[in-house]
Amino acid sequence: MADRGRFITVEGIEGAGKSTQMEVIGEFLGTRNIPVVMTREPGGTHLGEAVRELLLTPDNHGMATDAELLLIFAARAEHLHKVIRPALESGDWVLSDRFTDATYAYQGGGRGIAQARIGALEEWVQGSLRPDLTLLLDVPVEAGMARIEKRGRPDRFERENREFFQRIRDNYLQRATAEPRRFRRIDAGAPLEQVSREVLEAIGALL
Ligand code: Z5A
Repeated sequence: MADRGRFITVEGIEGAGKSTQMEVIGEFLGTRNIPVVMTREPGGTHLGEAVRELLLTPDNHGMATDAELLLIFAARAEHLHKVIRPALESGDWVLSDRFTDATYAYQGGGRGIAQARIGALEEWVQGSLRPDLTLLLDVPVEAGMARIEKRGRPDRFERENREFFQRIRDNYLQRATAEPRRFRRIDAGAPLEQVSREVLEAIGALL
């Protein structure tokens, strides 16, 4: 049986550079001939992408916070079942743009849902599975917002105020401090080349 693949997640507030660095990591692993499944949350499956649409559309303004939380974990259960666990078990690496740390940060820090309630769902849906490495692309809220403001119609999360995103950033930083072995915090306000270099250093350490 193949060794289990590595599970890497990329986290951060809006505009931190997650999508940009996902591509950088994907290319790097490609040059090392490491099979990698690139995915995202919410999403990654047919059902998950449908849930993503429900979560992001501004039409669902005022969604109950518990509905938001449960939809995210429903999509995650499908993602784990159809994509993440099979890939890891076959020896492929999995690189996910966001995972459960985003739930602690957005639904916990941002919306105010108790961390213990999120923890109970995490245990239920994931069992003992946790990422091997989580890259936290950390950028001040204003800088992240400035990077994305040129885009078109903001989604349901992007319509939230600055304080919401500050609570999310604070929550991510607390989690990174609490779990230094799993997290690598990267100064994502730095020039792109520097961010990419630090990201690839962290990935290289897994090889
Ligand atoms: N959500 C949740 O609430 N709970 C959960 O559990 C999960 C998710 C899993 C969708 O996420 C939403 O789901 C999200 C949280 C919620 N909220 N929102 N909105 P998403 O990941 O799809 O969306 P996002 O966070 O909005 O991603 P983003 O805005 O696309 O940001 P990004 O991927 O981090 O950034 P980017 O696209 O790579 O870069 C943005 C721009 O900055 C771009 O023009 C780059 O060229 C530029 N950039 C990148 N790096 C640099 C540097 N270093 N310097 C200068 N410019 C840079």
